[in-house]
Amino acid sequence: EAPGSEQELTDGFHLVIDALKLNGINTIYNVPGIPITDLGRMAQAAGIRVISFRHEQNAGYAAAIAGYLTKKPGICLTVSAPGFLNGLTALAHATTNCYPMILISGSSEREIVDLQQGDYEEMDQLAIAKPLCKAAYRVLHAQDIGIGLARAIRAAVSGRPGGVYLDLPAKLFGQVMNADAGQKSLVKVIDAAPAQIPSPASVRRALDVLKGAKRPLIILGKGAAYAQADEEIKTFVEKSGVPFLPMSMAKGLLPDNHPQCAGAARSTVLKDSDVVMLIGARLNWLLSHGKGKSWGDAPKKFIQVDIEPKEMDSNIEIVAPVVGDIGSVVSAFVSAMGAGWTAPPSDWTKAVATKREENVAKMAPKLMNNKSPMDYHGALGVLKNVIKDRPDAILVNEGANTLDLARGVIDMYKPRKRLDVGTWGVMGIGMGQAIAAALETGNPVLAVEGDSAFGFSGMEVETICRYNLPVCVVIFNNDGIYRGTDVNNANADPATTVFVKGARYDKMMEAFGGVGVNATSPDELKRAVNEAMDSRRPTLINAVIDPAAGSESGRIGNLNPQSVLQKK
Ligand code: OXT
Ligand code: ADP
Ligand code: MG
Repeated sequence: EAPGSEQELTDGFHLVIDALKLNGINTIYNVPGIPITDLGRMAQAAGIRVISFRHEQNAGYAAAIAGYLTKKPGICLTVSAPGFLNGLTALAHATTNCYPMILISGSSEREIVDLQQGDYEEMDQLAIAKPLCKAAYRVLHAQDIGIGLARAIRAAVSGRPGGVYLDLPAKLFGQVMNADAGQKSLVKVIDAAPAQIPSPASVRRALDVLKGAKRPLIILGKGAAYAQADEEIKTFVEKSGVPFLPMSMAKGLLPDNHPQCAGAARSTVLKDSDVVMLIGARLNWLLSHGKGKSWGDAPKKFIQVDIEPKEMDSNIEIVAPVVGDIGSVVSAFVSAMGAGWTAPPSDWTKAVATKREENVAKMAPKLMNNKSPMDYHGALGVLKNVIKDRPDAILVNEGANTLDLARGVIDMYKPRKRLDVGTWGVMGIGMGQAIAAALETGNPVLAVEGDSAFGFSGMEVETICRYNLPVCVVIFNNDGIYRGTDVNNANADPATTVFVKGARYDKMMEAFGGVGVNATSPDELKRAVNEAMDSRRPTLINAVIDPAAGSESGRIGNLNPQSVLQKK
């Protein structure tokens, strides 16, 4: 038939693909199977990158971090019930962390599911997804695919970003409609995340409070990194002269070696500051809810910049709430500050600098030891220099000691280069994040993983090899969770926190054609990591760490409930 004739047809498969492409979505993270195998094939044929994982949770974590890195919703595509549930953890994680993501799952026949007659992979997925995401939609008719995807995109990226569920029943894909009408039904979303301009009064109020401070502090969170207002934030912070404390994933927004950086004086600035301005950081557990011992006794005033009005006063009183997107707010701050802004009292900025230098000097010798087996500091001293030499490389980091110590030791120099466990402290983000970071940015990735943490997504080393990605995984192998030294005296089973001693994770990478290295000293580690980062070949380095080197739960051991009957 001639193109454009009224008999020309399209179907659900093609409308989903056309709708994604129309909205600039060029990557899908998925695990194939009934009913979405052909959708993946056709998407690939249509020029979308379709990345197939070994488990949906890892595809989901990849999509979530792709959303964080790009400000476009990351797409995870799964099969029904079990595949959907495997992806759901990542969807909830995206929502918790304010990352834009869309989980698209195929689903079974509505008529059978609703009567609970036992369909293939039967589950009421929409109902189950709802409490775990920002929004959930189902499309039943091919002509609604365009609107369905438009709603999903807007819900994911506007306001506070988060996870969205889109339910596509198997029957939808085969539905046929006129091709012309199909094209007309698609929606290109205009201005999906509109600027949210702060009210001038809120800007003035915030600056008045900041101006009145004797010991001010700015806390930058991952919302500030997400906003991609890097220049505006730098201008504001530098013009203010106020010390700044980066939350974990905000490290590098301004470089960690910036003269105003208070990252190495954390306890001091939390305790002694009198005015705290939060920019894209919540007063959740990571900031002790804004109260208690870590915040000291002196009265404090909080200013908060956030796109989500409900975040204000969530834990303590916010005397100057500023609701808006961070780019707009920070620009408004800079204009309203004018030319005559005076820097904070120098006794305060000097006190912060002195504390920082003390802590840095205390750590320096630990980073230079050449012990074998390695301790955390000896190994991390090497990795610190790897990132210093390659500030564009992306650092992925999970574990307990492996996470907490790497966060402190490895300085970051550029925005959005540090990706980690986020708000939930979740293990398993490692390989998904590494894969998405490599694909979305083209930069080499260094994934620093506890041996336990790695286990949650380790099978994806095959995916890394299959797509030949520039990912170097370094496993801090201390034979277990926190430590490899626990002993069970009750029976023949190993203690609950220990793994096979002397395991060789490097062999896993070799099994799929990548480079495997067993490194027993900082020198060996250094050589292997530098080679991997320069060659861009998929590499896994098994870094042998003293099993006794770690501590229970890293830096957050205080969160473990204690039994009154049994002393540790
Ligand atoms: O100012 P002071 O003097 O206090 O000093 C601070 C800084 O100023 C200073 N500092 C520096 N000094 C010198 N130089 C530099 N450059 C510098 N920078 C900073 O250092 C100190 C400390 O600074 P920091 O770190 O900023 O401050 P602090 O006090 O630690 O900050 C508090 C927090 C809360 C903000 C921070 O600690 C934080 O962000 N923590 C995140 C913790 C987290 O999320 N942990 C992960 C979860 S733990 C646990 O749950 C695990 N599980 C269970 C599990 C999970 N999570 N998920 C799932 C799906 N299932 C189960 C498991 C299974 S961990 C885990 C596996 C662990 O085993 P692995 O083998 O993987 O790992 P290993 O432990 O290595 O064996
Ligand atoms: P961290 O873990 O680094 O402390 P959180 O995830 O707790 O950071 O906080 C991020 C905050 O940033 C959230 O409250 C979210 O609403 C906010 N946020 C995200 N994007 C923007 C944006 N573009 N403008 C303003 N606030 C934002
Ligand atoms: Mg370990």
